Amino acid sequence: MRIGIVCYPTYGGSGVVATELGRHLAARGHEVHFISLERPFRLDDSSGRVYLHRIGLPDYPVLPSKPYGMAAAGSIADVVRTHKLDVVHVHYAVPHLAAALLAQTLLGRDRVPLVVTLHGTDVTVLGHDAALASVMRDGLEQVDRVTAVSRYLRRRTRELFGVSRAITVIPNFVDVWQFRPRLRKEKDRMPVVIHVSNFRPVKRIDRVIRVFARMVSRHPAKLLLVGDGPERAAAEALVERFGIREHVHFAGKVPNVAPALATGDLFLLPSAEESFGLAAVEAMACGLPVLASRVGGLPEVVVDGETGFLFDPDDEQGMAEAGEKLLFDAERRYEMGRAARDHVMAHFTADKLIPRYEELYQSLVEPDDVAIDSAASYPG
Ligand code: GMT
Repeated sequence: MRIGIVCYPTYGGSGVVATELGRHLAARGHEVHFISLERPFRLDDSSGRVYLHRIGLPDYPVLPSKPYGMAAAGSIADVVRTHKLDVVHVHYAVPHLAAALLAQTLLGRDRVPLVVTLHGTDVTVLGHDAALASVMRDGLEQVDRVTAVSRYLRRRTRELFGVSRAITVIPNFVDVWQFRPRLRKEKDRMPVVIHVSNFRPVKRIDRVIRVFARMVSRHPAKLLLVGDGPERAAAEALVERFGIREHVHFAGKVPNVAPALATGDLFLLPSAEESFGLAAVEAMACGLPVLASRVGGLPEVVVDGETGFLFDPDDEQGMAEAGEKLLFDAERRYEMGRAARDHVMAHFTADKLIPRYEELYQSLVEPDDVAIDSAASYPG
């Protein structure tokens, strides 16, 4: 198939999932056309079947902001026509849902099936803003297929917009060859606690630091913070305030987080909201137990007491105590890490989940050939 993928290129889960999906689809023989502002940051392709079409953004002083949605619509329509795409798959609904629907109008009889994947904040934060809600509600009814990355997000979408149509849950996935535990010298090694995110307020970096500060007061450890974003300066100030500067390393944005994760022993994700938690799955694939908030889709990812522990978001003490115990008990940490890796292998591999998207596209391109099991389940 010739598949168009529309996504943000930046450091964020939706862009990562879209990029990995496109890369794997190309490796499986499809022709994949990315339509994005820039080259998606994790995109590397060895198949020769991946194409990048940049969305050009006009800038004019009269405009309050650059017309991204309209430019994206134009690019989608152009690429569909020029490259005779079979299907367009947009990731993150704001504003890609509206842009894709406008592209369909522009294409008229040349329109192609349209798939929308909801990732989280496009629904839970932006989507129900009064200015956008009606576009979300009516737009989601008009596209050919809607997918969500967790059952939680499907439920929230229905609650917020009163959408009754089928929404297929396809959880996020990782490349388990890239994200894997590595052999390392354990003797006399100080344990490393890791957090990876885009440092937005929803990730609660302040909690990561407070939880770690409690842990390190009881057991020697290092904290590795990977990523960057609006909360970085506040996070650095908090580290200074707790006097734990020599224990904390800010790695900033790194092109490949897998090697960093593989140096770690424990992963913290105390987010205020998380529709899935791709970062947790990447850590689990590397054999790290995850301590996370019991919010959103995280209970569908982390098996409480088996692959990590879940806490009420405000329960910093509980999280710190569980973290301390795991720092003291290398054997338990190792067991949980192994269970985490096994869980990912059983439920969140690219090999298991890419075919779900392929079937979905196929059902639209050749509708009679495939019956989609929209009730297909996964654990949680
Ligand atoms: O979480 C972010 O800040 C990034 C955001 C995105 O759209 O890039 O992530 C959302 O999509 C990811 C991929 O599906 C999910 O793993 C994240 O849980 C989700 N973030 C939130 O719901 C806050």
